Amino acid sequence: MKIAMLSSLTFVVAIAVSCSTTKTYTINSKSGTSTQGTATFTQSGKTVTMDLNVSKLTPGIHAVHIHEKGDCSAADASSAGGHWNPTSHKHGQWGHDEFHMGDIGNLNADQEGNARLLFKTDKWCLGCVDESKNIIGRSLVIHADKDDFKTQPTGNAGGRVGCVEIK
Ligand SMILES: [Cu+2]
Ligand SMILES: [Zn+2]
Repeated sequence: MKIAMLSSLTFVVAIAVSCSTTKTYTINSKSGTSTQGTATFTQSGKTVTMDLNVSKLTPGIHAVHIHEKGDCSAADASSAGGHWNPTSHKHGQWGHDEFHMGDIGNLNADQEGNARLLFKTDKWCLGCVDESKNIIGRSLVIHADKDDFKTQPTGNAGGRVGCVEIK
């Protein structure tokens, strides 16, 4: 009986350990805008899923990147630094030729300024030892304009209207 209880306890603990990690952050409005929303990152096994929900954007297309520094303190979010690029690649479109590890792409805000972007990858992790994958300590930036996937090294995405410190 005791052994049965112990083994079922071990089983429960094993499930808890293999279970996913979720972190939710509030988006900070930047550059005099009133951008609002949340960014949720979930790691399940080797896959990280980002669920980005944004409101009060200007309608249309906005670039979204992970930038190298987890610092949103500057009014224009310049404190977040450039695109997170641990592999020293050119800026580009995710999954196409060369791209930065932070080159998530674009989101599309509707006429009310609301947007949602779901993004899934096994190239990131939440807090693992591999710093070429770890997004903790970086930031997520939402831009005023769209990413053209060509202009180096920024995608010509304009100012920074929202910023999230991923801690
Ligand atoms: Cu950016
Ligand atoms: Zn880039």
